[in-house]
Amino acid sequence: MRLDLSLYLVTDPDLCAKYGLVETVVAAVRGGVTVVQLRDKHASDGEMIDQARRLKATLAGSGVPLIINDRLAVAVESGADGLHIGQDDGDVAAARAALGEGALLGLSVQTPAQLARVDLERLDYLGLGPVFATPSKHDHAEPLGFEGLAALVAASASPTVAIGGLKAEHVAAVREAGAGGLAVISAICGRPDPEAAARIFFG
Ligand code: TZP
Ligand code: MG
Repeated sequence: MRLDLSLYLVTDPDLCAKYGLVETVVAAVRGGVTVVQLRDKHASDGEMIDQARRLKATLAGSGVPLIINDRLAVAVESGADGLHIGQDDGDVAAARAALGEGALLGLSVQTPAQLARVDLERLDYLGLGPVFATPSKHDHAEPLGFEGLAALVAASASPTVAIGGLKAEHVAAVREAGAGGLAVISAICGRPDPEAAARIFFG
C-alpha cells in the first residue's frame, strides 16, 4: 500500500476512549489522516488482533494503511498493512522476513547513534522523536527539538515522520526540518472533534 506520512495517527486506548477507537479513527480519516497505527501496551494479542481486524474493515477502500505497534504476531495474524517497532522491540531483519516484502515496516529512532545502526534497506520509514516531551509516552527519550529533528532527518536516507508533542501549529517547523509528516496521539484522540482536529493540520 502507498505510504503517505503527512498525518499519521497513533491510537491510545485511554486517549481515544472519548468516542471509542473505531469512531475516532473514522473521524480522523474523514479529517485527512493518511496512516493509522494501532498502539496498545496492555491489550492481549487476541484483543489486539480483534481490534486490528475491526480497524482494517473500517479502513477498507480508504487507501489509509493500518500499522500495528510492537507486535509482529498481531501484524501477521490480523492482516494489517504493516508493523512499527521501537529500538527494543526486536530485530528488523526478522520482522521483515515474517511480514514479507509487501508489508510496511517502520522503526523508531531517537539518536544519531541509533540511526547509524539502522538497517534502512528493510525499512519503509523512520519515526523520529520525541520532538517535545509528552505525557502520552511515559518512558520517552530526551526530546530532540526541531534542531535535533532536522539533524536526524538530514542523516536519514528513508522517509521520516516526526512524533512527540506535535500539534497543527508545528506543521511548518516539521516540514522545515525536512520530515515527511507528523505522527500524533493527543492532537486528535480525545479532542472534542477528532475530524476537525485532523483537518486543521492541512491548513
Ligand atoms: N513515541 C514517541 S512520543 C509518543 C510516541 C508513541 C507519543 C506521542 O503522543 P502525543 O500525544 O502526540 O505527544
Ligand atoms: Mg515499541
